[in-house]
Amino acid sequence: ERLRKILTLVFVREPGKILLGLKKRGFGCGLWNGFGGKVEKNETILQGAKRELVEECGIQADVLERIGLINFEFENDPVIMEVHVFLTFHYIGDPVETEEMKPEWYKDGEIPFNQMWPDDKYWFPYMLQKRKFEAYFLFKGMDTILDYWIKESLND
Ligand code: 6U4
Ligand code: NA
Ligand code: NA
Repeated sequence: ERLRKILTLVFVREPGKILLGLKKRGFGCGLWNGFGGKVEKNETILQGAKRELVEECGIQADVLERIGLINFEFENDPVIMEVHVFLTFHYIGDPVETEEMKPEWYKDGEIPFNQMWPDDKYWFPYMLQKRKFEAYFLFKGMDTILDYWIKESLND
């Protein structure tokens, strides 16, 4: 039996722009990413996504659109990280810096992939174009992708 950790990852969009946060602590520290984290016991995945967005950058989203599902495995580690990726164009508030994240808007064509998780360059194009996707990445450590696949479409 594999251990499954359920996580969320939320991207706030404006036409031609995306809000990223520089992670200031913990897993992925020093990398730009969307906002999210572990889903807690007494909440749904969607509730977890909305909670993390508020906690990490002060933005409240009324509608989140499910856009992707990514499974991560690490060599010699039984844990599977299941990351649920969401988008929102409809939100309340301006992004604020928190203890966890420093937010910044990036143009779609100027995303800092060299300061991001190495898998992001593969699946961001789907997310940016609002094409639903499913993906799998096998990592060796934090920097090396040993194997991966991506397919367009996402089951319910
Ligand atoms: P704590 O500090 O325990 O509350 P929590 O906020 O629950 O942490 P965190 O920040 O560790 O969880 O969650 C990790 C975040 O990083 C999630 O949004 C998923 C995301 N993530 C993890 N691996 C990733 C990867 N390879 N590529 C990517 N995002 C990844 O783009
Ligand atoms: Na987090
Ligand atoms: Na958390």
